[in-house]
Amino acid sequence: MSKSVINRLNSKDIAFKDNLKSLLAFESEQDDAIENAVNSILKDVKQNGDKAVLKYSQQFDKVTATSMAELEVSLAECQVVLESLPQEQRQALEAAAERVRTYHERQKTPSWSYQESDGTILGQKITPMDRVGLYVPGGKAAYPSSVLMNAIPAKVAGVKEVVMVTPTPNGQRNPLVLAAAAVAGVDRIITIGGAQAVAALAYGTETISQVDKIVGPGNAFVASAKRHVFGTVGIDMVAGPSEILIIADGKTPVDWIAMDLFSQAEHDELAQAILLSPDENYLNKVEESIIKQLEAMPRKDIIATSLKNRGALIKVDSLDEACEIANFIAPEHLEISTENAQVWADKIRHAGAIFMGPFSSESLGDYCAGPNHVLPTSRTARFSSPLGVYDFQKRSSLIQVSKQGAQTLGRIAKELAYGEGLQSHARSAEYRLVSEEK
Ligand code: HSO
Ligand code: ZN
Repeated sequence: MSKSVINRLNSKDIAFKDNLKSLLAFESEQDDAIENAVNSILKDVKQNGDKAVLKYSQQFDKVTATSMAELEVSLAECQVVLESLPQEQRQALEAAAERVRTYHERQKTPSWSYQESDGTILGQKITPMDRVGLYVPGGKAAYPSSVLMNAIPAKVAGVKEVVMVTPTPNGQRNPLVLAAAAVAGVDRIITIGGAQAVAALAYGTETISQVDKIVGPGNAFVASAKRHVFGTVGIDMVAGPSEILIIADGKTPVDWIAMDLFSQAEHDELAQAILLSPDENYLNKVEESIIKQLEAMPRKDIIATSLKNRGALIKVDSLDEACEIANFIAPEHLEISTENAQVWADKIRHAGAIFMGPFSSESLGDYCAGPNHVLPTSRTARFSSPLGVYDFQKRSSLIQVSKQGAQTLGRIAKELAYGEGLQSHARSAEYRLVSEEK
């Protein structure tokens, strides 16, 4: 038997659940060597600030700069880069940014308050974070689209300063990343990366002010550094490999579906692409299309490894069962490539983003549909949501108790306070009771 390009499963098999679970299992290794290295970089930057940042940038990124000022890219420079892009590219970047902005504007939540009959006012005040750090990886995973997806919601939320850090190995700058920073309204760009950049943002240095939250993807060093500084600053999430799950009724052209699977598989060898269909013959045709189309893909080695290790074509009993399995998998991206996709979407409870109908390819969502492409991975869609404006806002509770309100609340509070053995709490409430007024 020839070795197949992608795993084949059938929901009727007794071992199906176990096979599916092992396919989904993904261990984000906690490498001790990385942890130790990150720990000492964080400490060094905390103690020695810019000097340490500069030292690691010279060591790891081979930059020749001898001062932090040389590592800064001005907004004017980014604007020049933007203006020098091929016209189509610039227009695409601006159109994508505009769509992402329009979508995220809708996420803005207002402060609110209400008054009780005794005059007491209660409410919730929404405030943006003051300063946010955005990590943008260098090298092959430097995605300008991710600059838009992270920076735009922060600016829409009202964050005053978005500081972007991005490594430039050997001093090489990525023009599209700089252009995207200009389009997204990033306020400051510093070409540093790795754990030292995360440390600089988290603790602050002589030239970099401490931020309140750090967002954006990065390699194992960056992920580890983000985990370590969590608590000193907020972080978004430590994302796992990309995932796509497709439910197909067999009516979408097989080449489209095969390419949609590729589109996530090409991100990295650990990415996961799965197709569910009740039509066995259709699954066979998709497999043929995979074989046929793979050869021509520049990233065919990455795609092939991803499909072989973590990809699957799964024969299900029905579209109903497909939805149940989808809820179990809780994928980052779900494409429902069927007629009346809305009907099936209504049954989905766990997915980062739901793409409905044969024309809604996930790639459109990655770049320009409008919703965010930073989504919960590794089944975390069961309890978390896409990155959005609300990730850059915080809530403060508002309490303004009237004299009359203090009577009602005071009686409740003192009772509970005595029950907890907290005298001062009780007395503090009692002082405000009119009958107890001294
Ligand atoms: N699909 C990725 C985002 C991305 N795709 C960036 C292309 N560029 C998130 O899972
Ligand atoms: Zn993608």
